[in-house]
Amino acid sequence: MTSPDPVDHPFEAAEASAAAVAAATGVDRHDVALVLGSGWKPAADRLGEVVAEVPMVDLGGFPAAAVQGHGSTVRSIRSGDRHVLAFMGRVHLYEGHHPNVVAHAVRTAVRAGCSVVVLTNAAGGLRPGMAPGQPVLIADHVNLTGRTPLLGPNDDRLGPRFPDMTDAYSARLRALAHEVEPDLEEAVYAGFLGPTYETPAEVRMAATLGAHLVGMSTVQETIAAVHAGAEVLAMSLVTNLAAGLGHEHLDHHDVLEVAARSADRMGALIAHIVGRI
Ligand code: 8IG
Repeated sequence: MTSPDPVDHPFEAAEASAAAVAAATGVDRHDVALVLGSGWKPAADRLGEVVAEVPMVDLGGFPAAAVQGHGSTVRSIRSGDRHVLAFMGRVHLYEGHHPNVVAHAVRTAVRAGCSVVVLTNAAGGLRPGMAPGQPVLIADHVNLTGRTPLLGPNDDRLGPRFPDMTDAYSARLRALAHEVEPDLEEAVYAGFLGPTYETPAEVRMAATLGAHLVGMSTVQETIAAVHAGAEVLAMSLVTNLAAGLGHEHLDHHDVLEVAARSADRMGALIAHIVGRI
């Protein structure tokens, strides 16, 4: 059976994938979506009982694993009385994917019942005092990708033509996170297309624009989630100081190593927040 293409038919594709999630997991409705970025995957092991784990490619609309390594899965996790739909990886614009493909996981989760979307990523830190290994709450973003999953005729079944982004990163959910970790810093995330890290001049530009974090993901997913009426909580793990601010050149291996050291704490943090949503 061929599934609808999320590029041309994002609503139908999300509906079909949500039905596939229910069929494959045996869970009719999920409550909270979780997208795990670099360094955050071990966090999923801290959430509760894994009810089912399914390769994303089997759900339709998700690209075959080219850059994702071994092919990402989605887990249905029972966390207290909540059903969490955890995507154990994401795709990025810089891989060549259309914004609707990048947004497909979030749209699927919302069609599967999720009213809260938790997005995680690894990012470069710009604000003085930020250190590798530090988790940061995203309070707002600057979309510097030049892309959006809302381009083209609006499908009212997905959401409104002109979504309000004033509370894109839910103040309610950020307050909840602060109940658990009062010292969690809030920051503005600048989403770049990548895949290069920024030049020093681009880092200065981002800081001038009011950003404290730089990354290559999340903004397309946030836009799709807000469009769909879901609340968003997003967190970055600072894995490096942005180019020109630190002393070393950037290396993806270092990034993963720093992330691994922070994973336990982050898993516990997410579990606490899911428990209070
Ligand atoms: I990890 O310094 C990670 N991801 N754009 N810049 C951008 N993305 C990143 C960075 C960074 N570090």
